[in-house]
Order: sequence, then structure tokens, then C-alpha cells
Amino acid sequence: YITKESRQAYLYLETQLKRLPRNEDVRVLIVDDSKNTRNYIKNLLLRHKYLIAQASDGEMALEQLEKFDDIKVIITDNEMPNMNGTALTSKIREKFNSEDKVIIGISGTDDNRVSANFLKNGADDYLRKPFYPEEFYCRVSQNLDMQENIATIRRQANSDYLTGLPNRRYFFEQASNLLKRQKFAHQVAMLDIDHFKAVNDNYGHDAGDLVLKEVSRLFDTMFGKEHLIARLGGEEFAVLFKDEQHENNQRLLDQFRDTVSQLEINHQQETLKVTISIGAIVQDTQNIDELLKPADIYLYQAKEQGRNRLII
Ligand code: GH3
Ligand code: MG
Ligand code: MG
Ligand code: MG
Ligand code: MG
Repeated sequence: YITKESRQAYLYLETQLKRLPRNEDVRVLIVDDSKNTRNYIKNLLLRHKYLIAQASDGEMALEQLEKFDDIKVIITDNEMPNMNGTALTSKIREKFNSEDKVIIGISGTDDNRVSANFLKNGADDYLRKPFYPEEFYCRVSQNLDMQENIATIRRQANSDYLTGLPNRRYFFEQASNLLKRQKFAHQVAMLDIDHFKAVNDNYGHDAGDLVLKEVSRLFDTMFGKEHLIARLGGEEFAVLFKDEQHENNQRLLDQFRDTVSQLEINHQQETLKVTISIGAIVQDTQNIDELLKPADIYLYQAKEQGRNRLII
């Protein structure tokens, strides 16, 4: 007997697995002044179908990073002319963290300080030359797994499980950065589905969930690509606009309101219809709470005045 929960968990796992990158999609940059070593590593990687980029010194490595933005792993020798591997590592870390680029230091020296130096400068791992293929493959794939796990956790921490929209936490985190950067009066809107409790009461919680998903999808399509949006909680959403097109944004908000009111959501034998109320405000402040508060007051007024309306 498969419960709905276990089926959902299974489908979820499946989508996560599909996200795992295949070696064919992972480019590895090999940095070593010895052509022999580069060839040895290249052949190991090609046997496991990784994509390759190569550099014979630090400068060239930085150029390769500019050229190929699909580089996920950098394997760098330490002993090289001009810039050594640890210096290259700290230079790469000025721009990219481990989530972007895994760095594995390699060295032929038996000086133990080299591995410590690599790690202190931001490398994720270290291998002493000559290394055994098995260990090499394990280091590369384990570091890639770790990178992918961190990305998955970040994605999950920032998005809402039911709708897939950015969540409240992400919204507030991004909003404060955005408000500091944008050099104009900011526009924000709060949105709340009308009489949503009645959907649950009359048609059940699954129907309510479906409505949330459909409305979220529309919301994402209309605003999600260009602006900061979120499901703040329950049946409440927000958008912080990233441009100064205040009047045009108002038109879009009202268009969204209108489109929601025309949505016909099929659930089992029923056709569900909902409306949404919106409060929007333009204000010159860098404080997100100061922006949301008046928008929330306008939203409350929209409810009082009969719902299914936008108040500015
Ligand atoms: P109003 O027009 O004043 O906004 O009325 P409302 O019924 O929409 O507002 P109220 O705050 O009374 O009810 C919100 C409901 O949303 C209550 C809660 O059970 C439901 N809800 C919150 N989150 C979810 C969810 O994830 N799924 C479902 N199905 N319901 C949810
Ligand atoms: Mg060398
Ligand atoms: Mg309410
Ligand atoms: Mg509501
Ligand atoms: Mg509400």
C-alpha cells in the first residue's frame, strides 16, 4: 500500500536524482606545468567521460576560467613558475566559492606544509603525486557530490515545498540587498487569496493546495523572471519590483488579479474559482518592513472594500 506521502517522497527523490550532474556535463580544469602530468590526469578524466580544460600556469588557468563557465573542478599543481598553486587557489577564491568551483591541490613534494597551505587558501582537497587512479576518481566524485548536496540544500532552504516559489526567508534575505542596490523609489505589492479558507472547507485541503499551486504558477510566470517574488506564507504572496516602471507594474498587477479571477481550476469533478486582493505601494525607503507595512494596510482595505481588487 503506497500512501500519498510516500509517493510524494518518491517523486521528490526522483527529481533530485535527475538533477545530479553527469560527468559529461562537468568540465575539469587541469593546471600543471608538466605536460606529462597534464596528459596523465587528462587520460584518467577522459576515461570517466569528464570534459577537460588545461593550463600550464596560473595566468592561463585564470584565462581558461573566463573562457569556460562550465568548469566545476580545478585540479592544480603547486610547483609552477610565476604563480604557484596555492596562490592561484586564493586568487580563484576571490571570485568563486566551493559551491561554484571545487579546487583540488596536487603536489609532488613531501613537504607536509603544502597540503595545509592549499586548504588554508581555500582548496577543498589535496592529493600527493603520484596518485592512484582509484583515489583520484574518489576525490573528484566525492567533492562533486558535496558541491551538489550543498546546492540542493540551498535550493530547498530558499524555496517553498508546495509551490516551488521562493520562500519568506529568501525574500527577506534578497530584499535587503536589493533595496540597498536599487537607486530609486521601491515598489512592492502584497497579495492574498480571497476567502481561501472556504476553498478548504468546501472542497478539501487537496483542492486548496491545487489552487495555491495554480495561482503560484501564474504569479511566477508573470513576475518571477524579472522581479523578486515569494510565497510569504499560507495564501499570501509578495513581489518587490526590480525596476522603476511603477505604472506599468500596477497595470501588470491588475492584469494578474483579473487573470486569477478568470482561472478555472479543475479538481476532481469540480471547477474551482478564486479571486485575489492586492495592496501595492511605492516608497523611498531601504527598509523592507517599512515597505510591506503600508502595502499590507492597502491589502486590508482591498478586503474591506469587497475583495478582488488592487489598491495603490
Ligand atoms: P480573506 O479573504 O480575508 O483573506 O479570507 P481567507 O479565508 O482567505 O483568510 P484566512 O486567513 O481566514 O484563511 C486562510 C486559510 O489558508 C487558512 C489556512 O488553513 C489556509 N492555508 C494556509 N496554508 C495552506 C496550505 O498550504 N494549503 C491549504 N490547503 N490551505 C492553507
Ligand atoms: Mg610543477
Ligand atoms: Mg486572512
Ligand atoms: Mg486570504
Ligand atoms: Mg491571509
